[in-house]
Amino acid sequence: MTSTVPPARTTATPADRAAAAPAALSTPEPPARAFPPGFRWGAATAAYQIEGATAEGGRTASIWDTFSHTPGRTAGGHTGDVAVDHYHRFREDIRLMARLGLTSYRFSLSWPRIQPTGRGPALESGLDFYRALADELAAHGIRPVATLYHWDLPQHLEDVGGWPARDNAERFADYAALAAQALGDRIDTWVTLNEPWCSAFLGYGSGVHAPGRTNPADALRAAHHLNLGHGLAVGALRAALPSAAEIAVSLNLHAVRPLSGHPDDLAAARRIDAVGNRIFTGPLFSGAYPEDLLADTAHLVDWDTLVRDGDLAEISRPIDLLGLNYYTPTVVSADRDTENATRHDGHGDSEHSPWPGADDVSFHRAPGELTAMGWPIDPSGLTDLLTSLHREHGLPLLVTENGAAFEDVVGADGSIDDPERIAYIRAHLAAIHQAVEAGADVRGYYLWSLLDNFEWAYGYAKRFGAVHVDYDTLARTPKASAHWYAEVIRRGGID
Ligand code: IFM
Repeated sequence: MTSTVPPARTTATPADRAAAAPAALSTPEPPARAFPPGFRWGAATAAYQIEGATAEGGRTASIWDTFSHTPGRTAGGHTGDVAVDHYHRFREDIRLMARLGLTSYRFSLSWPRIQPTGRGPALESGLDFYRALADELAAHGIRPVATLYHWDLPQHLEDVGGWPARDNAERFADYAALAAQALGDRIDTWVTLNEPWCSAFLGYGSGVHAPGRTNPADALRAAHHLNLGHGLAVGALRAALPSAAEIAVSLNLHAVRPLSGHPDDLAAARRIDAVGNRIFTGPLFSGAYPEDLLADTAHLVDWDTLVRDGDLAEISRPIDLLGLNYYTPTVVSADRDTENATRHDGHGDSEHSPWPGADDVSFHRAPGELTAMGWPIDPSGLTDLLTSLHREHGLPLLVTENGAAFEDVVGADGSIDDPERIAYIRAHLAAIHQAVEAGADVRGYYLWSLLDNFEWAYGYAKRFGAVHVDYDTLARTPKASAHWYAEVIRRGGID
């Protein structure tokens, strides 16, 4: 199989240097809220959301190819077939990153591009794409962060059971080893899983994400096997990577708030916290599933059979960094307030709940303006999560995703003025700064997202990018928020 990746260029061109130069020439005013030295200023993306080229270089279908090609699964029937064509345009995209002054870029590796059937040897053409990407980042002084799994399971593995099947965890560890052996000389920060809550509970519980299955017991099995896959992958990565490499996982922990101090609402919040957060942080950091989670879900799965001897020791292997993805808080009550309560929890509409053991809990709109996703804007949840993670687990933190979709309008001159996005990012950076002041060791911020892209079940209808993409021409135009973020990076903080 020959690679379709153009040959790597190892040095920046004069044009690239000229584009990046103005930032280096003037001495910026120190910001009122400066971030710690060495803070990683980044942006994040995911393979299926941006790459396109789904049938090139030997790649086979992932569960998201199958799902998005199934009528009725995504808005407008949109798919990631072309996405924003990053596979062919990555050099242009990296030049954009350099112009913004990003010091780090978080992307994901496409499992079916590297190991098409989810078993056996790696495909060199797939690895070549990521080698070229990492080399181009290095040529621009941008530190890569690679996520191994951002939801694109090879369809071959789903066909034999997917994440509810234990073998999937072993397959994931094998893939992690292949990726680390091939790319470990170029990439020093590795994230095992992105948002395993979504993979398990939206993929196998509510079915709004691929593979679209709706079985609460399978969702819980998937959660355990994602945890196990993470732990086995940490072992495989440690064995293959240089000792200085850093390993992380990115969790979309929920900032859960009870609607009132009523004991029933407190109990509802506890249950959502169990199946939204502690189902991951418990085994990862304490080597045990929380007792209350086991009790809440005992009618759905036999945990004694599911969790085998040795699993918890694997899952709790030490990691170097914890990645937190945060967008909005989660306000809940017991199901006693029928007037204002809703089963809609911001994770897509489905008659099937993504909350096994807590499917009678009601969700409420938190105070605050809404983004185009309908998600209330409340940065205090980010401060709360960072400070409590610091207090409870003590390890260095990265905000591996944060950002917002808005109804962007392209002006007559082609510019995109997005003051709401600027306000959102500024408020969340302030929330992070507050956590840092309180002692949390936060080492970086990755804006979601670099580019407008395929927003899963919402297709291309929701734009999260700092850089606008015209979906007809695929032209990229930095929005006002991108210019503003570049200035924040240049100054190392906000006012
Ligand atoms: O686009 C997603 C991303 O893939 C995972 N975290 C949330 C983002 C916005 O919905």
